[in-house]
Amino acid sequence: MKKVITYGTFDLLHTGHINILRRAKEYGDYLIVAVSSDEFNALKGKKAYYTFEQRKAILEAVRYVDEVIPEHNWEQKVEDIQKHHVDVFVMGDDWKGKFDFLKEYCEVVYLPRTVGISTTQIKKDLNQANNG
Ligand code: C2G
Repeated sequence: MKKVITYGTFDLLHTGHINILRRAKEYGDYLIVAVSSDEFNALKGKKAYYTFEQRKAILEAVRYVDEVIPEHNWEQKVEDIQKHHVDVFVMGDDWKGKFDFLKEYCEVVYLPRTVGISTTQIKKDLNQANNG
């Protein structure tokens, strides 16, 4: 079984997230998603609308996702890859080059981001719609 892993906050799940999850799954048979904890989001300077538990439950309902684990810090990726016997690490290309050190442990793939959609933009649009 070829195992793939990807990391992220995945707040307000949208088609950009779905696109990366669908494409990541194409690299193997089993996709693990490491979803950022609320505490790690704070470290990343992000405040998710949905809690970790909600984001985890939503991801677990996505057909491409086989397992969801917590992402607590920047340093856990090597351990995750070894512990879960991961063959491929996939991220959107906004991270291109940032995780090349993982090539020592598995294949590293950066995929093009979906243009024109982001959780930040969704929040902005909703605020404008509500505030006129
Ligand atoms: N993404 C995408 N297209 C978009 C928006 C997001 O392909 N329009 C991808 C990102 O490139 C990332 C994944 O969806 O691979 C999750 O994005 P975020 O939830 O914004 O995650 P991020 O804050 O980038 O956290 O250790 C890695 C970090 O946890 C990544």
